Parts: sequence; structure tokens; C-alpha cells
Amino acid sequence: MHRLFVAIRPPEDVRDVLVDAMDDSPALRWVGDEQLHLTLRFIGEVDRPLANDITAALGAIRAPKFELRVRGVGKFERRNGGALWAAVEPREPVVALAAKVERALQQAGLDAEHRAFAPHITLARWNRGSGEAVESFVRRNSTLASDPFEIDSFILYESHLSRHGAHYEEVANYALT
Ligand code: 3AM
Repeated sequence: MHRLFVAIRPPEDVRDVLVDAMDDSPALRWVGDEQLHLTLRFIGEVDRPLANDITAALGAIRAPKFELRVRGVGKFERRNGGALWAAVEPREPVVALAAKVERALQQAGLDAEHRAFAPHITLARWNRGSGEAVESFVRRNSTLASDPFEIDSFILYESHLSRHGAHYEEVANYALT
């Protein structure tokens, strides 16, 4: 089985801005530079034939290049933890690309994703009891920003989970036009 997701990858100078914002709070598990991405669609575990259909369906997407920039940070809180993330703007082109990815994946045979799409670049995760570290990060980085950067492709990743964390392998790269 293959654990897949579709994402866009910020360029190096933008990743540098994100990595520079990370602090040394031991309560937060910071994402490594090589893991920084903006998820368009989490797919989950699929077998090889379905993975091949997914690759073909994503390859048929025609969508324009667009510009984004990092603007501010936010957090998701769940019962046993949460995630800190960087926000991007404008949202419209990312939402439009995610919708095309969603349609392509349904054509490949996947069930529809019912959760609302919320574009974000995860910076750190925590399990519990990190309230002050999280609040302090959000306060200090409310004006976090990058220069505009061009998104000229999107990527199908395979996620390999291990005791040491997740390793993301690029399976295919799809050009925007
Ligand atoms: O884009 P981020 O980094 O927030 O949390 C996982 C990560 O999100 C998410 O997919 C991205 C690539 O691993 N993810 C992992 N398991 C998931 C699941 N079961 C999931 N998203 C939804 N459902």
C-alpha cells in the first residue's frame, strides 16, 4: 500500500522564511525544511493499481500557474494536540487548484473529501500542554510574510511513516501552464 497526498512545495527562499520563524520551544515538534508543503488533498493508503490511476488523472489536470505569499500564522487545535501553520494569500487560486485535484481524484475512483479545504503550511505539531509556547509563537509571528512566489507545479507525495517521523517522497511532479 502507498500513503499518498497531493501538495505544493514552497521554493527555498520561502522555506527559509518559515524555518527562520521556528523557535527552540521543546514543547513543539517542528517540521523539517524537507517536509514543508501545502497539502491540496490527503489521499491516504491506496494500492498500486489505484495509485497508477491517480497518477494518470492528476496528469490530465490543466491549470494555470499562480503567485502566493506567506501572510501570518494560525493554529488548529484538536482534543489531544494541534498544529501551527503559516497562512498564504490569495486563497482563490489554491482553492481552484485543490478543486481540480479533487475532481481528478474522484474520476480516478476515490470517495469525495467532505472536509472543508483550509490551505496552510504546517510548521509544528504538539500533543498536549503546549498552550503558552503556541500562543507566544502566534503572537510573535502575526506579521510573518514572504515575497510573492510562483507556483508552477504541484506534486504527488508518498508519505513514509517511521519512528523517526514522516519522510515525504516525491512520486510525480505536474506542471502548471
Ligand atoms: O498538510 P499538513 O502537514 O497539515 O497531517 C497530515 C499532513 O497535513 C495530513 O496529510 C498531510 C500529509 O501527511 N494527514 C495525515 N493523515 C491524515 C488523515 N487521516 C491527514 N489528513 C487527513 N486525514
